[in-house]
Amino acid sequence: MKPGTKRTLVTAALPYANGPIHLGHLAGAYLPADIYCRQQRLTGRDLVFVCGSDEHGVPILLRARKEGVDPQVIVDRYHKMIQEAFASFGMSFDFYGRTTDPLHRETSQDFFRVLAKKKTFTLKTDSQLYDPKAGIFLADRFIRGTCPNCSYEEAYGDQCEKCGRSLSPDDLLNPYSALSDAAPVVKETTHWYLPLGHFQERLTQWIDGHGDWKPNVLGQIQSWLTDGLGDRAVTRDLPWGVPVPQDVAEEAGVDAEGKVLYVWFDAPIGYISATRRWAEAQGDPELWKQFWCSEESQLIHFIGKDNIVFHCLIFPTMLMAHGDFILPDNVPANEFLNLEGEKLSTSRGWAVWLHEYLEEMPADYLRYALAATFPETRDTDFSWKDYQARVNNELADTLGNLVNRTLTFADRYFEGKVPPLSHPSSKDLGLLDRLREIPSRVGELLETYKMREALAEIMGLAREGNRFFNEQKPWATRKEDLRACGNTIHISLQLVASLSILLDPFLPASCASLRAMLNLRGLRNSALREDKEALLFWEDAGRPLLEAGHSLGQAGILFQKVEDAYVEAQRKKLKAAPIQGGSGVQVDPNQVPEFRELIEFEDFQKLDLRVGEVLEAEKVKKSKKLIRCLVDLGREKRQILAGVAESLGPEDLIGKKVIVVANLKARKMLGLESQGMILMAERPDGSLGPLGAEGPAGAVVR
Ligand code: B3M
Ligand code: ZN
Repeated sequence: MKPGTKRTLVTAALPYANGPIHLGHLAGAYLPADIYCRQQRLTGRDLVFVCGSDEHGVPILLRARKEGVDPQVIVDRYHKMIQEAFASFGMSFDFYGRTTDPLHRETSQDFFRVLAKKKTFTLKTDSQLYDPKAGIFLADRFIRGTCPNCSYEEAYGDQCEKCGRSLSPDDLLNPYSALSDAAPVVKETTHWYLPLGHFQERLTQWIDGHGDWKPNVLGQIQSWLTDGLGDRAVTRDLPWGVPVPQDVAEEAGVDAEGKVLYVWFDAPIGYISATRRWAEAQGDPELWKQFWCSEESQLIHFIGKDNIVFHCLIFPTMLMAHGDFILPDNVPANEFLNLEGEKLSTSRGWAVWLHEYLEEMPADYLRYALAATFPETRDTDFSWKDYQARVNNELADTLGNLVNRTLTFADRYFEGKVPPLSHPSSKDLGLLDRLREIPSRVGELLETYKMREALAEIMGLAREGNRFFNEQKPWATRKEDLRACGNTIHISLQLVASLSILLDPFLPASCASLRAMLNLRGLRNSALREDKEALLFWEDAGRPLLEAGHSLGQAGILFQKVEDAYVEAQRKKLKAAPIQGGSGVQVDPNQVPEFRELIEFEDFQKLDLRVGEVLEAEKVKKSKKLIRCLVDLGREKRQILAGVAESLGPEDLIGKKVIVVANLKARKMLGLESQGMILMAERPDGSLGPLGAEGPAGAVVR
């Protein structure tokens, strides 16, 4: 906490509104931010938490063109989907905005105008490739052509995907626009640049004053600073985005037509516009300034590591140049979360989507499993087996069991009331002592973004509770020493009550149920900025909260075990993702099968490999292995039987582009003819996934 401050503004990176939220997003930025905010609110801190959809940028435009719709249609679709999934996941945003909001446009344009007035920008004119048909300047990625190295005809302007050579658009032979097929022409264009170099010294000084930032964040910043900061274009020629303000363009003698702010210029301003919208909703439109324009406020950005340079150097430069705003006090970026040992890849379908997960399982189970493996200092791995073990062993067997045995005991033998504590033993007192120090210790860990450690500390307390219960044997003392038995239950209940506060930032829904079981009322609402009714706060978790004689509520089961079948189904779903080169698979060399004997080139040439598109797929009745596919090979459609049903379902194949051996003699299986073979890649565990292919059906693979 920045000393002398009374308020906190927390932001979480604005997700692009062109796809759903997945586990990587959650572990990188959103869940840590939510845990932080909930705990801070519990302490009584005045905090506002904003986020929103990032609705500009080239990928959204391209996606819209591909679907033949207006970009607004795309962002409306995903904005809604993301906002709903976040809400069901328990994200406690005070405001979730969007960058197509007119107020955002105004805020960004004002920001840009101030920088232009202060002569912060440099104006530069140079030649870029332009698509005359689509009326758009082309980023390198959208120019395609023939690779000078390997003659691949669909190389990108920045790289050939076939031979891996990195290219610049000039290198391509027969360049064409990926948007319209038109040949690009060279055209002059003028843009506004942010000269980061002018701010290098101020930035360095400012960063030097933040030695407490996470080492992974400081490391990245340092390498940018060492390389030296250059000019960054903050405008683009695009038909989608916040328009460059007319007056600024006129002043500069530039035609504003078709020019917009670069998405990374307007997106972080989205934090400001969302706070403005929030203030409006509070009926006090100026309230946002208390969070953005006051030294009594601290600003914290939660992001993933790929956004570090924007939040630690570029946006701060913009804020410095503007002058009215505070700079971030911390940017606790996380590293990446891998999935089942492989890098997440949304294009490949190697991802777990939040909205799909929430259809089947409670948010809290995922919140717990993710928080226990947050990639705080290095990349970590999420696996469904680990998820299952965390839920079953830690939530159900440790926490759930402590709650259940304590409450049922009180219910059965103490009439559902808290028994008194009388003449406590040193063991009893020891546990109460231990409780006293927990809130500040865990609070400090959370404030310094060590969320995994904080969670481990709290779960350690639950484990101690179980040990205490086992050692005190209330089931035996009930017959021999009722007073001691009552003390054990009294202390265990206090422990459980404390846990219902300490775990609230992590497991908000389960802790609310737990408090209902305890009939414990008055805890400050961790999801709201204000809670005038609140009687209990974070620090209260350190003291006994339930008075002797207090009537408990109805005990119930807090956590269900996750079945093997669920885990298997999730793994199978993932494995349906096509396997592609360079996907970041970590291979154990010992597990890779040996190569077969050499063949002649002529032998290879005998194979006729083609790109095929799976039109239909269905399981073959009475067969465990076979799936019957109808595959489009351009010239004709073929029935092909694939022996993959143990790894894949028909739905995993339909619509996929695959590689087919097109000249394999037809074979009969279970009375059905198979007219070819679909190539699959085998994973170390023996399961199969289709090899992803690109290109039109029938294209020759060689
Ligand atoms: N939309 C990039 C991302 O989701 C970007 C973040 C903007 S934060 C101002 O990784
Ligand atoms: Zn090439």
